[in-house]
Amino acid sequence: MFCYQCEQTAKGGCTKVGVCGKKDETAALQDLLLYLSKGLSQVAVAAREQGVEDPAANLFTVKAIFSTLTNVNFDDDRFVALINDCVAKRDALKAKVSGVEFTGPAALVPAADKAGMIAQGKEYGIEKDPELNEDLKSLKQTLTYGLKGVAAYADHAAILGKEDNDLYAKIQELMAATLSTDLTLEQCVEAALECGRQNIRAMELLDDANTSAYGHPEPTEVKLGATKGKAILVSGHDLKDLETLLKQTEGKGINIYTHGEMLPCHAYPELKKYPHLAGHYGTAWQNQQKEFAEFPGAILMTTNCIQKPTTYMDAIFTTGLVGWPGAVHVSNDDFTPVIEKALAMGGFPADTDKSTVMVGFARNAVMSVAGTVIDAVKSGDIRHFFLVGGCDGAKPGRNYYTEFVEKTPADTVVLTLACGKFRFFDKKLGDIGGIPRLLDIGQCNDAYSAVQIALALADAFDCGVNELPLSLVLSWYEQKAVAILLSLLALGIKNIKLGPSLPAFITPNVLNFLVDNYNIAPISTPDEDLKEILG
Ligand code: SF4
Ligand code: SF3
Repeated sequence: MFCYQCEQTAKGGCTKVGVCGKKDETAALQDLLLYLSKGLSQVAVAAREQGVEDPAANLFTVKAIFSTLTNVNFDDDRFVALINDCVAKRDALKAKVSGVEFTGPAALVPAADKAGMIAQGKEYGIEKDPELNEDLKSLKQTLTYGLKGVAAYADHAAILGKEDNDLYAKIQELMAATLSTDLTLEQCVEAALECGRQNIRAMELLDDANTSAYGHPEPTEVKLGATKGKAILVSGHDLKDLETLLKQTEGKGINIYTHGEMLPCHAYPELKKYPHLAGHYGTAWQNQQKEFAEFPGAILMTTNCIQKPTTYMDAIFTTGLVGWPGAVHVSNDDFTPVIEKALAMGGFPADTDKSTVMVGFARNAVMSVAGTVIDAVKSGDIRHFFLVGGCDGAKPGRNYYTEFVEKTPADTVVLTLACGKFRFFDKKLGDIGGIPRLLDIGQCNDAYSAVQIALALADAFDCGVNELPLSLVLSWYEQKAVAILLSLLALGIKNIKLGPSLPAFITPNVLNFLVDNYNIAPISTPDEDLKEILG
């Protein structure tokens, strides 16, 4: 295997087993599925040119790609099923296309069994990529990883009934483009920026999906810690799964807790109305083995990031695209096994920890006080905004973000989103004239909201986003962060500070390009970076 798609990759790439726990066999199956998804995309592009649109193949394309994102699915049997489904959809679509001779992944016949597929997958890993130029390879991998992020957002939106054929078409075009052997460096850069633009569309679609289903997030106080009684913990990013579980547990005497990226769910009117949505338990994904082991109820993983279950294997359930071999997978939205498990477990014997955090400062909430914010900037009460957000992870350098936020001066405001916020989400930073100094915009899936806030501020001050008193200090881990980064670049946003380490798939030449054109810089120390930003 060779994998370097995430931030925690082993030095030079994971080669024997992933730092995430991904096995060599699983990596081969993922490589095969990704390759075949590119073939399905080629066929979909050709079909579309002949006026044939296949909604099922379109949706499947994003599901297949999303399932190869870091920490989503580790279950080989599920990959075998996805590979077979991919080829069935590809061939059904091919039958409707005339006069095209398909080759490569559009024609590849998968092996009949898992062992054969694993052997086949080993031929389609990055290490087998015939690309001779390292910079081209770097840009194509950046594009592929960005597309994994776009696919994740598109899938989330589709789950809530929001789809866009033009978006699927672009994803498939770009997936097919990653197979091209005659792209120039300039064309690869343009394709990566196009991926960023498509990601904005995907995030917009998701924002529309979330807010039309559950209302606009509103500032909400969330209880940390536990309430006495039976319990289910919901982690991942999927709002619909949470809603379904809340409905199925009504009146059953079970309290529902959010974990990790599900924290912002408490701010949605149509989710917070359930009295048994009791609070938030735990922090970011990389702490789950300790936190889940101590949770006295059932656990439901709705999306990434899952880690190897330890003592709680019989209490953890997966749903949607997420999977771990040995963990019970719930499909068809029937959470009965999760509920029965929670009822059989002890639950919390007593109330604990009464502290709270505030969530719900998404675009609508922030823009509703835009006048106050703008006045505070004009009067000098607010000197600067920082967007400190992105993914969390296990590497030690991530303490930078805690220290950075702690050291931001009292006349500055910190906007945050995604699971990186757990490094500082419970800090009491106070307020500036009633405006909280720490504003939680939401999940990584809500990056669209952050972009809209920045654009609205730029509009109010009649300047470009780069001229605003706003600095982006981002942390990355998986491929949704790659997609968001490409979106920010596509919007022309400069001076981003990125950490804790730069992507292993970025070559020195590509990095130079990013520095020259966007002034991207790796994080240094909180003191140095604050000094540089605030002048
Ligand atoms: Fe390694 Fe990350 Fe790939 Fe897992 S996803 S194998 S940790 S690079
Ligand atoms: Fe986190 Fe996995 Fe990226 Fe959603 S939960 S931000 S890492």
